[in-house]
Amino acid sequence: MTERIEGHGGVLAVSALRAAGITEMFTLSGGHVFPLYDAAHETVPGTGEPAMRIIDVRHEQSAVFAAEAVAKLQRRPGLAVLTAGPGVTNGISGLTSAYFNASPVLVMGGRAPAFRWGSGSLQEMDHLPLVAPVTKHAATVFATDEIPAAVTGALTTALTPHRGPVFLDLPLEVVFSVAEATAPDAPVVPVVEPDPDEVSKAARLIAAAQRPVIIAGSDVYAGDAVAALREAAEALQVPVFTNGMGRGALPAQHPLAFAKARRTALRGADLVVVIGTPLDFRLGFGDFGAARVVHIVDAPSQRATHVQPAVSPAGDLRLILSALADHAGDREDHAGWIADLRAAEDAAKERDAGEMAAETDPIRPARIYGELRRVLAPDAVTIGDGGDFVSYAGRYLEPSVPGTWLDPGPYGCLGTGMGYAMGARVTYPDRQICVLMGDGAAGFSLMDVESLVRQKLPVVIVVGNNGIWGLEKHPMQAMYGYDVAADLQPELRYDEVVRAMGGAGETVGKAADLGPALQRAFDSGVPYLVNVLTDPGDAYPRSSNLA
Ligand SMILES: Cc1ncc(C[n+]2csc(CCOP(=O)(O)OP(=O)(O)O)c2C)c(N)n1
Ligand SMILES: [Mg+2]
Repeated sequence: MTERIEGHGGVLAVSALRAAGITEMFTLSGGHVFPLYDAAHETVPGTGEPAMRIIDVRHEQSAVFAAEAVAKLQRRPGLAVLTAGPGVTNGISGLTSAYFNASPVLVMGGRAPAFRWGSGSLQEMDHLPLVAPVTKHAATVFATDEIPAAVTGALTTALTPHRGPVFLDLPLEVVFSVAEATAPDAPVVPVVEPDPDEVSKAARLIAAAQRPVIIAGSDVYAGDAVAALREAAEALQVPVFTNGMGRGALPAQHPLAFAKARRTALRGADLVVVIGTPLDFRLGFGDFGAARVVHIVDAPSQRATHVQPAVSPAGDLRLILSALADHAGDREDHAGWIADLRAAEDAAKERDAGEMAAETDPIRPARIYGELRRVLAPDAVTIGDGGDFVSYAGRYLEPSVPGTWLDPGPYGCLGTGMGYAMGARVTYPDRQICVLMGDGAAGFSLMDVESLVRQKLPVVIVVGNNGIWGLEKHPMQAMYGYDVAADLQPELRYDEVVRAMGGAGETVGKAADLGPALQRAFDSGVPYLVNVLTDPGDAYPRSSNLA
């Protein structure tokens, strides 16, 4: 006999959320969603624990970004609960980031009462047309007893590759009413079998290539295919570059792990194998000159339509990569190619090492990363939120453990910092969590340090304080010979802002003081901001400067 449960809409929703392994809700209060809090707050019989941990924020964007960090890091759904109207609209940049990043986030919204819709209730608006373009599924649940099935269904959609966010809103009388429903089960996620002919064609192309390269992205981590990637690369002897959550998939010391020789690799390659990431602006839109392209994606919807790869297997990445690893035929010897790339990589590393040690006044960002590398543990989670300062982070930090690097992804939304930090701290109570933040980016979410302090969620925030929107000011100067709307207050004391909210921090202006300051930050056990005054004249060297 199927088990029945009874309760108000919040109880029914939380029981479905718990069945899916969700243990926390990120939120900012609003009366429309009180029943969800009431259910989360209720003690689970026999455990003495509340049904769900409630973590609250000062701006809804942080709730959604925190839920996204949980989803990205833990490969399970993250939950944000937002009140009707402005609560939901404040969460839309977070939802959109999750959509671009294929993160399985569920946003549950409050909603004005359905029974008097059109009469002008407080915050009465239909959220669905706003969120539909940036979610895989968006719906209103109109009957209390349909809530568990709606939640489980939405989560199944979110978790099915190609993953992504989903949205449900609950009219006021629906979430406050009591009903009976079938007890929900965990979502069952279908496995998409790839076409074996396409997979073997990909394997043959790689084996026959003289100078193949792999570029592996976020879906490799999201699809739990990191081990299979390594096996495939080792079996076929292909150098591996990574982006997004793919970073760290191979430890930096692995003979096939490369980061800095990317330009040399893409110029010289005769085959580029892109796995689990789109052929977008980060990869020259999939145009690699004369090289042929194999694009391996986790769902048919992810095949590129703007370029024609030689083959594009679609399906479960673990299955596809394991099949590549099992390729039995002959293969070309790639040893010379790998050695060439290793030489380019080593030369670039040497250049970087010099920059990371440079004793300049004012401090250049490279030096900050040089010092940070000394104090970061291998499993530290590093989070980038900013412009040039974060581009440098991508260049100088080399994650060596999979799932430890959080960048905003191709949507490039500033303001992820405190939300991502919160989600990372909740995921890993004992690891180092370090946010690398531009001073401009700090303006979007720094008030959420208050949420971190109050809820005892310590993180270290390193601000690269150049007093400008650097990634905009330098290109504007280059383009027009002048700039507007690109200046910030120089040498602003962001550390004092954090101290005022109950955290700690300090300002650093000399390179020699960086190391001890970072050490103090990680030892402090409270949210701690190291405000580093950096050189406003330093611009990240890039070929295209539009962001
Ligand atoms: C929400 C949002 N607004 C604006 C932008 C455009 N943008 C990209 S980088 C950047 C400058 C960031 O400045 P800062 O955080 O100080 O880092 P810096 O480049 O100075 O190191 C801006 C404004 C964006 N990506 N996202
Ligand atoms: Mg700046």
